[in-house]
Amino acid sequence: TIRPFSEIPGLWKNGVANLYNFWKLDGFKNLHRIMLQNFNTFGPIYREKVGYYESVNIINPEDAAILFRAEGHYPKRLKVEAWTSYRDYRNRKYGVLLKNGEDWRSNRVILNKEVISPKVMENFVPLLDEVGLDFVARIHKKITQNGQNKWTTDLSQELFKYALESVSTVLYGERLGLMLDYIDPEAQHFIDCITLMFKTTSPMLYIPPALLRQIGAKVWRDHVEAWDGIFNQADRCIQNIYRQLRLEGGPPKKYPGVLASLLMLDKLSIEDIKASITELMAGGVDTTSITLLWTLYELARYPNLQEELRAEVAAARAESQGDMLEMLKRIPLVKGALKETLRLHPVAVSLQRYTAEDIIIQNYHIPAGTLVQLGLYAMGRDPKVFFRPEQYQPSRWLRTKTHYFRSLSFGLAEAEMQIFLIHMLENFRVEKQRHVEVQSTFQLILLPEKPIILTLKSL
Ligand code: 2DC
Repeated sequence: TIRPFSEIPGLWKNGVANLYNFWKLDGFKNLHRIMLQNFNTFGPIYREKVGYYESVNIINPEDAAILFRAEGHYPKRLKVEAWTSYRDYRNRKYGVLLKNGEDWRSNRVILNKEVISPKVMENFVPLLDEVGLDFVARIHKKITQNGQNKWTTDLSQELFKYALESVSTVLYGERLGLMLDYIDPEAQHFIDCITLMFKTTSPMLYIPPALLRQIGAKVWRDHVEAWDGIFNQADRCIQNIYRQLRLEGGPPKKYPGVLASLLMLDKLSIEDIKASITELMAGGVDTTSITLLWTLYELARYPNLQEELRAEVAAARAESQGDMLEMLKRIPLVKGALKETLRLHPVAVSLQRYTAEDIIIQNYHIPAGTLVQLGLYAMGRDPKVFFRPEQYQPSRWLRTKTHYFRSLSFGLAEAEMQIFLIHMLENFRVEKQRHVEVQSTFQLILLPEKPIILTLKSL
């Protein structure tokens, strides 16, 4: 017998009381831990309501499969109201991240060709390789300046710059110059705005931004300021390319970047292009850099594994005579390492869909239109899903065929991260202080709760 929706366990009857408890547990920072605990208390499915945010949460891969099968022609994702409110407030268009329905689909199809097709990946790789080389050159310089053949530091700022430089070179076909000592203060401001934008989003998941705007709340004002900074920088980059394109005329000699390709293709309106390019640029900084930081942290914890990866990279380099595109086909363990990082330290705590039709999960009836979340963080640490989940073991991915979720920028992000690791492994040994363990904190995306201090030694 199928049990009704109302019998799903969990705390969903009093959103306001739950919000109060959530706040007492410092839930804004601990969302991932609270989810994990809820699965322990309630089992593989629970229902919850915090503030005005209501969802059903699941943890099993088989249940996720049911959910994604029921998503229909236009997957309906959670609308982050803080983000749409800002766009509405400033009269800006939604990009693919925020669009829905047919508008989303048509934009996405065109962007797919320019952002994730294998053909364009070939264009991206040499650009990303160049940034990777500049990054290691910069670290070598820091080590030399230091005079001790090593450099101990919190790499996050360097990684933010690496990620922004990488995404910009691909989007604009031009370098921003962030691997230099003096960097454009506007670019630094952009980086700071992204962090602030994420941080100010999370409370607005639970308290409607329209309300916060009405009462002139600080978090709303900070959020607007953050997005303003993001859009201003993106607008400047876009204007710059647009002007160049009009001056030059004629087809470019080399690959001109995603933006110029989209403009020349002339299938999307300029406003639509701007909106999606801005989202790609803003979405491509913290996400990849934090994943890389966690990967270096894990490699520092497992020195033998680090050597294994280094050997794989050396062999790949030899076999492909340095051709980066070929190399990327010969580094399964490096790819496994990135998957392990995302399993233990996912950027997104959960993945969510509104159901397009009625479905049955764990023998409960779930009506169409329900927000269902797959708890990625909890799933990655579940011993029923992953054998010895606490162990960082890239080789566990060698056997399994995973076809995981394809977000628009993921192909780019993957190549960027793989190329980074190749260069780092070829140049440095990464070490960490013993006995220092770092946990995650939730600021819309999951971030290290305290600085990760690593030591880089020249090989
Ligand atoms: C956060 O409960 C936890 O890819 C919430 O590059 C549910 C939720 C909704 C939307 C998710 C968000 C979580 C995590 C960060 C995500 C976001 C959608 C897109 C965004 C997953 C899981 C991210 C990081 C984008 C950001 C793009 C940028 C322009 C803002």
